[in-house]
Amino acid sequence: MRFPLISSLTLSLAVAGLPVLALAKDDAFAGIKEAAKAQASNKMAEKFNLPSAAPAGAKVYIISPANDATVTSPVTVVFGLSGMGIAPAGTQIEATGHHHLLIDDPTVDFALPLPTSEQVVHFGKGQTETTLKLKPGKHTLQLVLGDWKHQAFNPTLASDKITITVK
Ligand SMILES: [Cu+2]
Repeated sequence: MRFPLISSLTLSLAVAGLPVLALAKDDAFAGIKEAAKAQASNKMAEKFNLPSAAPAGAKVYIISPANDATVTSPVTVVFGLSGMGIAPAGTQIEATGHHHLLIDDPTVDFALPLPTSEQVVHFGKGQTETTLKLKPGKHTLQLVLGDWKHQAFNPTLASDKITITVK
């Protein structure tokens, strides 16, 4: 009497299991399709320098030093961001980016990935502050948020440009 019981149990499990297996397979294909789509659109974005959309209300600002502050070098600069998150460079997560500090007003084309220079510093590890060695005198500082491919958002998310005096 045991045999029929087991076989009917096995049968009912198999029947119950079928839709689950089918669903898992569909999910796997959907996942692969989604990943392929995302990869293709990332490549297009990179190739044509397509800016990422900035979430409404997002703001980038310099927490310190204050505008017109007189400071001593090295100067600690603290970055502020609201309405978005920070992600390391190369990591594409919607509504995230990484900071770039523009020192002494370099000329930058925001339609292209931000260059790297002494005056355009990337914080691709997701840093939210830095320490700068600056010569005595007046300097300007401005933050620009870049997306995963170091490109400014649309619209551009940049802080007010502050002026500091290094003693
Ligand atoms: Cu960058």
